Amino acid sequence: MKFLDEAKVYIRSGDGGNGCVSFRREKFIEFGGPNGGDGGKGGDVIAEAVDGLNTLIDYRYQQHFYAQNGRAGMGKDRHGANGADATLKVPVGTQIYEEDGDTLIGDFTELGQRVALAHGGNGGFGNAHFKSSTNRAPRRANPGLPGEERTIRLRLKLIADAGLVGLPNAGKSTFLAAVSAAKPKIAEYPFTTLQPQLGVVRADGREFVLADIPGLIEGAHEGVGLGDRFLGHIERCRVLLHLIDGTMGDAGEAYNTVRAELSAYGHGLVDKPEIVALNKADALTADEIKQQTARLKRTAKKIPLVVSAVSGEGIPEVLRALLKVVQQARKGDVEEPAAETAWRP
Ligand SMILES: Nc1nc2c(ncn2[C@@H]2O[C@H](COP(=O)(O)OP(=O)(O)OP(=O)(O)O)[C@@H](O)[C@H]2O)c(=O)[nH]1
Ligand SMILES: [Mg+2]
Repeated sequence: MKFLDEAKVYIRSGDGGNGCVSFRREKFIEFGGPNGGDGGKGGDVIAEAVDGLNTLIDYRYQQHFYAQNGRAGMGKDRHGANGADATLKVPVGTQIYEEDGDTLIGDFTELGQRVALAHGGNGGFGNAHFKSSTNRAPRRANPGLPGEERTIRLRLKLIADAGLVGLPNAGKSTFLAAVSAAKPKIAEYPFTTLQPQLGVVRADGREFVLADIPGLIEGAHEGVGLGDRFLGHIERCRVLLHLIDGTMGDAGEAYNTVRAELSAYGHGLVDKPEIVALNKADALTADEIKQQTARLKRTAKKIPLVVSAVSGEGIPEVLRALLKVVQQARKGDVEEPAAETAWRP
């Protein structure tokens, strides 16, 4: 399936229906008063977070959403029908911005969440509405108010608990494949991963979601390689797993390159808890491991875990470390039960 994480959509809510000018005209009935009905309200454009979607690909094919106009009021006090709403179904994790791409209109973090993006115009009053003791035959009715039109931008930010970062070829996809049922593409050349992938990881009887994104290289924030646009997908992670390929040169340098890109990207990525792991331990001698670990300790200021995504050694330790942070963050999310405030005699 194709993955699309950005879309531009044009929306228009319905116009309100016009009010009606009409008088009761019936045989043998004198002085039939005004009976023009009100116009119906135009439909709203609404966005709703739904289950079962994980890309914005539908918005590649449909980019215009129009709600229905309200119907005009009619004689005999008939109210015009309201216009039907138009609903944009989006996956959880979508953010909706104004056309400028900066002003946030809606942030969909929960299933079923709904946000009105454009309100339909109100219907106009019919002349029956304007009847009063001094004006018993009003000949005026209001036109319906126009709907709103605007262009919006949808941006999908996957919601994963933990995110994998590292240089291309560090073994990120191999790691994801080893710990979850996800089947990402793995190959010995850089930039194998072109789209973010998610996998559900089970550790110690708990589950969390791990995201694998394309590798970062120096200058990614300026668009080098695949650039840093996929970093948006790990903005909401609670913890990052930084994988470093132990077989490629100085592990400390590799670490710094990725950290520099995270910091250039901003959005709080560098402040996230980070687990550092030296990967491909199966292909290293004990001395090499010692040397790379020492380098990482110097640059990262923490002791790296040593793993092999291929042989599986060290993986339980890494998962446990990730799970610990995820669990802590989840606990922090649970609100304190509200104190008893009801008054009792
Ligand atoms: N020996 C050894 N090789 C590994 C290990 N993990 C990954 N590899 C190899 O490293 C290469 C790159 O692995 P990927 O998982 O595709 O790397 P990646 O970080 O996802 O790379 P990009 O998607 O390009 O950013 C593949 O040939 C893997 O077989 C490991 O633990 N030990
Ligand atoms: Mg990959």
